[in-house]
This record gives sequence, structure tokens and C-alpha cells, in this order.
Amino acid sequence: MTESMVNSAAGFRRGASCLLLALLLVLICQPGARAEMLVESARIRLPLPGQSTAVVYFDLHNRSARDQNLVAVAVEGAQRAEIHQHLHVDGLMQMRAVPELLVGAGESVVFQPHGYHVMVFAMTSLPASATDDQYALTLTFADGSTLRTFAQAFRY
Ligand SMILES: [Cu+2]
Repeated sequence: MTESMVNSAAGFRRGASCLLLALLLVLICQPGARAEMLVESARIRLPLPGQSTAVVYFDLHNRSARDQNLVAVAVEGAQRAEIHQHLHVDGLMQMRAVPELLVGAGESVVFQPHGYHVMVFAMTSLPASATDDQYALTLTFADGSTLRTFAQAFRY
């Protein structure tokens, strides 16, 4: 084998692995229905001592060209979670469960105190898979797609 043959073989291998890397990047960056929804600033206010109800807040962005409906949020370590909205009714503040929350194409919904929030019931202790006080969140949309992220824990 001549030196030039060795060089071209190595060059081919380099070229092939670059191609493979490029294909991999294309696959990873492929925008799907899930990637078009983005959660930012997810945080979970842990229950007061002796209580088991927590609250989750986040910013939900719809970067797709079509409307999306959030229908459920599951929180690791909790038996049940509901999407809630605060409403002023006859001068009183009320919480209402929201079965389906529309996030319009290109729009965002902010979950924050005195607004939309996720009420988390029957929190157990920190789940085994949590790291650095992060709780896994799973958002489910009406089209069946899901979005998994983490909420940073904080206390009152
Ligand atoms: Cu609530």
C-alpha cells in the first residue's frame, strides 16, 4: 500500500464520519410537534411542612404555526395535578380548573401567581430520579404530543 493510498483511505473515513455527524445533527435538530412547544422558567413551590399541595409555574411558548391546546400536566412525585386559573368573581378570588388551555400559534401563556398555575396534589417526598431538587414535568397536548421538562423546586 502506498502512502497516498493510506492518506486517501483516512480521508475517506474522515469524510464518512463527518457525513454521519451531519446526518445525526439533522436528525436531532429536526423540528417536530414537540420541539415547537417550549417551556421556560419552570419552577415548583414545594408544600408547606405538613401539607401536600404544591404549585407549578412556567412560561409556555408555542413556536409553531398552529394553535395548541394544553390538556394535562403531570408532575413526578405527585398523584394528581390540575391546570388552574385565578378569577375574580363578585369581588372574590376564585380558583377554577381549566380542562383545556389554548396557546395560539406564535403565542405564549405565562403561569404565575394570581394567574394560570398548576395545582399539584398529594406530593410525596422527593422522587428518586430527581437531581438537585428538580421535578420532572410532562405536558400533554390535545393532539397527543407531550413535552417533558424539569421544574426547579423552591419553598415559600
Ligand atoms: Cu389552584
